[in-house]
Amino acid sequence: MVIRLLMLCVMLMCAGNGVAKALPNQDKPIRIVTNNWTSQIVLAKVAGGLFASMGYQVEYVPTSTADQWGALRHGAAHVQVEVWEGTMSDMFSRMVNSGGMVDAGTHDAKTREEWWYPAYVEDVCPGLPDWKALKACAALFQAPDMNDGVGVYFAGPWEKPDAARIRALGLNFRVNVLKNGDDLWVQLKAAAKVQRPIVLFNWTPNWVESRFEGRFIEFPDHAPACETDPSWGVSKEFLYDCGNPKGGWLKKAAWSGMEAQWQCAFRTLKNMNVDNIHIASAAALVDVDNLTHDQAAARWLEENNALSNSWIPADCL
Ligand code: TMO
Repeated sequence: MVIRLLMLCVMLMCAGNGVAKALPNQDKPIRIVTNNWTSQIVLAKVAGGLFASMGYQVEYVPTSTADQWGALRHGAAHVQVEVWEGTMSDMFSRMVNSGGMVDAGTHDAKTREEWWYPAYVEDVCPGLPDWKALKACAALFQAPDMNDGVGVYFAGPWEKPDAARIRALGLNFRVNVLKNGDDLWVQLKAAAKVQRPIVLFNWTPNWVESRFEGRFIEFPDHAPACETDPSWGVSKEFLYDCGNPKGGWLKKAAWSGMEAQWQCAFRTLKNMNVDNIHIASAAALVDVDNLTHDQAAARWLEENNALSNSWIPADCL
């Protein structure tokens, strides 16, 4: 009996807490959104590992950032651990304001999502990282099989106003939207190998900064009016003549019914708090060290055992 309990405990990843206490609705699975970039998937599984250690059932719901809002609103999914300001603030506020979803708190991590280039590009495009340098250098970024002088910007599969920004700032660029986020790194590695100029979507914290020197393009600083008032900024005619927020927030979101249904899990989610190093290391375990997402989450929980257990309220143990 003792051995069976111990084995159960190992399976549930009990982190030295003994046998998990019985909590309400432990038999109803908590459904955690997984998106399509590494740190989010690993941290989703970190949260899932913690919930499992508390005795909850956990399921993962692979969902695009566009589709996750409906899922969270209707309770088809219950938890999202990485909501990034730069790509998701509009929908996040809309969902919270309409009552379909709750703000489950802000991580310490400060984020930025922006056009980015590897450092060698500065040798051939002086004036970077200022965005105006891109006006003179557009042709350097043209597709290898084209000769049209139009620069290519590689974007990931996340909603961004890149076409609007290109228009508002009068850049001679077009957007190549890649289907998978990981394709960004395929493009980056191929270009870097032959030192071909490239400008692509990237973000911080991410694993890229641990392997590539590079910088974000400095567009005019973001301001809310840039997205609502055409007369704001360098273009008097168009919106989005600015960059994405710098020092952006990173939040957690929950289905509005979560607190009533799984109070201890909800409070654990609210306490969950990671910084830039935590996020970058979660991504690097997969994208640099080649662990699977599950292995990375287990390793991350091991390496951050005291921190992650501190998120579980004492009366839930
Ligand atoms: C949401 N993301 C971190 C991919 O920009």
